[in-house]
Amino acid sequence: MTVTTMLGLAALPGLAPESRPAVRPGDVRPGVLHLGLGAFHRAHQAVYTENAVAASGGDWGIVGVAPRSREVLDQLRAQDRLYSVLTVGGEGGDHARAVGILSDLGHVAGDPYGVLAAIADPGIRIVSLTVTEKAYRLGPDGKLLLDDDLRAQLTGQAPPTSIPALLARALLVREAPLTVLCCDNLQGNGPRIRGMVTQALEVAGAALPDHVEFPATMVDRIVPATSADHLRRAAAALGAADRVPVVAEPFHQWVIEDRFPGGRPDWAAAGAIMTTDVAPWETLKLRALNSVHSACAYLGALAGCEMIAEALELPGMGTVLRRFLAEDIAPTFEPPAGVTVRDYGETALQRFANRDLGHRTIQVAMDGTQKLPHRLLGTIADRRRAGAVPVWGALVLAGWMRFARGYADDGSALSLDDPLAGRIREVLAGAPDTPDGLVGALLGLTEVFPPELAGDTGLRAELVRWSGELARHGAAATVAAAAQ
Ligand code: CS2
Repeated sequence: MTVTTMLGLAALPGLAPESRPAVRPGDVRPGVLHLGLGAFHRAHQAVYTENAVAASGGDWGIVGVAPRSREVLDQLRAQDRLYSVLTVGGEGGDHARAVGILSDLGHVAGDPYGVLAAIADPGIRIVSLTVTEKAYRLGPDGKLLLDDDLRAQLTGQAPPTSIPALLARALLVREAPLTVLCCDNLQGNGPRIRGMVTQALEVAGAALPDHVEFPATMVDRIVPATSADHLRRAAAALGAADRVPVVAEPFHQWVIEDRFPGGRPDWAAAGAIMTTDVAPWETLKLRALNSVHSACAYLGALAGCEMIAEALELPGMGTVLRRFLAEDIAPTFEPPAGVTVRDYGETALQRFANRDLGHRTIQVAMDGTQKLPHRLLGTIADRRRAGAVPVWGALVLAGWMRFARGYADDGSALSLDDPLAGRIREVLAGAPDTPDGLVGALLGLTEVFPPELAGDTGLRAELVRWSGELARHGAAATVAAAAQ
């Protein structure tokens, strides 16, 4: 079937009732400004917010701001700011629903001062962010990575195109209460962003005002990059062609620390968990889901698996991941009441096995230097402090190290998409291409490994052991043998 109708306001009456948006673009006045208009936001917070407004009302339309690329903005404008979410792998098959909560659009690269003014506008009461770990410009110690460019942005000598500069400079002029809601996978995301903004404001010559809050939050939904196949399936399920659909699994979860001085949408009505303590949820998700995802990504990519679901099917992979969860991860924290790491981990594995998602190993593998400190290194450090050798955590880290060399086990190239790719290539070029050389060189990246781990000889020996196995036998055989 070829779908010829394009998604837009005019197409809405023709959509099946369950595919129509719960609110129409422009019907709701803006109250949230979201930085990072990628697929994840559009499939997660935007849907929760639309459902909350549909259930309980409120001026909580979202101003969607893209940091760099303007392509998605042009496409959304051509569709009256409508897009659809295609849910795949659920019981009823593909399901598509249009979303109309975007009340306006903005572009940091094209109009940084316009975005600054919008953040300072008292009508906006929440600034939320999904800009990925690296955009916060924080080192492993939580210190702002200040270079000349960022200093110039913070002191007003250059346009505010970075996240620290946009937030800090808007707060210099803003008087109304504001909540900054970081929805990225960072351990302690609320306090961490608070620290970042405080440091950025100091450089700008000001102190953090007391009418701004930084609640912590845990966001969860697997949202892979949209493929050509997804585009076709979205059009078929929606009954209209969408240039920018997002694809997602049926599962979604949002846990939010309830501190919003300027008010908030009724997200609880949309299924979010509002709480006073997000930390146990955040640790659970980063350690028992994201690190396991990274395990599939690095070991899978080395073994030649294009997709996460394929990596999960490697002989022995399920056993290795379950032992990683039970022996290394579970002993390091107390999960939220009523949840066990074992059950949570099993659900995560089932979610990763969703083949319809077409989630590529290379997508999860990107930005390892930014992701691993939050999802894996805490587990490893906690186990070392307890006097244990985190055997499986070390295998995952060794998998990343081998992946960072840039080759799969069959010799084909693996692209290293990481803000520290240049540094990685530099340290590897200066080291012998041996397990010991690889581990020593990468542990020396002070931007990633705290001294406690970099200087840990027991950990290093375990990493060298696994790197040797991976070099000699490849990831598939290493995983299969380890599962015995
Ligand atoms: C993934 C996450 O790409 C990655 O690093 O582990 O994006 C993961 O899909 C989400 O956090 C799930 O909520």
